Amino acid sequence: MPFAKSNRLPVGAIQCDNTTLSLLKANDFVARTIREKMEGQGTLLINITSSAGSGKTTLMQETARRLKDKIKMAVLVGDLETERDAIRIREAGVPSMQIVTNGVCHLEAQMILQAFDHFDTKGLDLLFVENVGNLVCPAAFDLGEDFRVTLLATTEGDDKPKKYPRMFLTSELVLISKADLLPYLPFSVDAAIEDARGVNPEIEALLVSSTTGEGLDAWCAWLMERVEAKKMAPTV
Ligand SMILES: Nc1nc2c(ncn2[C@@H]2O[C@H](COP(=O)(O)OP(=O)(O)OP(=O)(O)O)[C@@H](O)[C@H]2O)c(=O)[nH]1
Ligand SMILES: [Mg+2]
Repeated sequence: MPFAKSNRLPVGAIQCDNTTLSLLKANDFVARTIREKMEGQGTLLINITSSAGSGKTTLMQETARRLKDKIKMAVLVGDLETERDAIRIREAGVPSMQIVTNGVCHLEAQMILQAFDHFDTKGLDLLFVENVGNLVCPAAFDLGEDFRVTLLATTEGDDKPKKYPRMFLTSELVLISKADLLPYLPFSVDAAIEDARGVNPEIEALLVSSTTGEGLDAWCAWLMERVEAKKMAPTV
């Protein structure tokens, strides 16, 4: 399509994106750098998102216990304050570093890149980033991940996907977490999945409980399939 006359540039000139005008665009540039780095070393990067308290860290601990002897994995974890989650994950036997955002309600790609200065990712098969707990702001920031996985706990209600659509639209997998509490709650798994697919028809869904272990074999198989695929993918 021909350029509008108002946009026409002198020969030899290029139009540069002014990243200061768009934080998200700047974030996307950094995310691309992270994606290239992970591709170069064959590390699968998974961004774990959810509301506060849906069970992200507990899932990281249970995943670590199941996979740490099979693959090299690590977790970066973001929170507004405290190192509590990283300590819990390290106790499960895998390297973990806390990114303290000092009040920022989401992780940004530049925070991940800064963390790489202090956290060795070389040789990792799988790197998780546990995002700050909320379904709103983290949805907008690409962290260079291969897959975004969102937990929706049975305690939150089955009507959340359409109320927080961007998170479900940008996720490849929804984990319905705290499945062990289903007998006590008015939560329909079918309704939750239907709501999520109303936003994103492609989204996959698994039912899990970190307390009973239900669904965790399927979750680990989902991960391992993608870890293997990432290793086979051509490097940049
Ligand atoms: N019943 C039940 N409780 C769970 C399950 N998974 C986690 N919990 C509990 O839910 C609470 C929150 O779990 P976390 O793993 O800290 O949740 P989180 O999403 O990491 O929380 P933030 O990082 O603060 O957003 C804890 O009391 C966990 O013990 C589960 O599968 N079933
Ligand atoms: Mg946590």
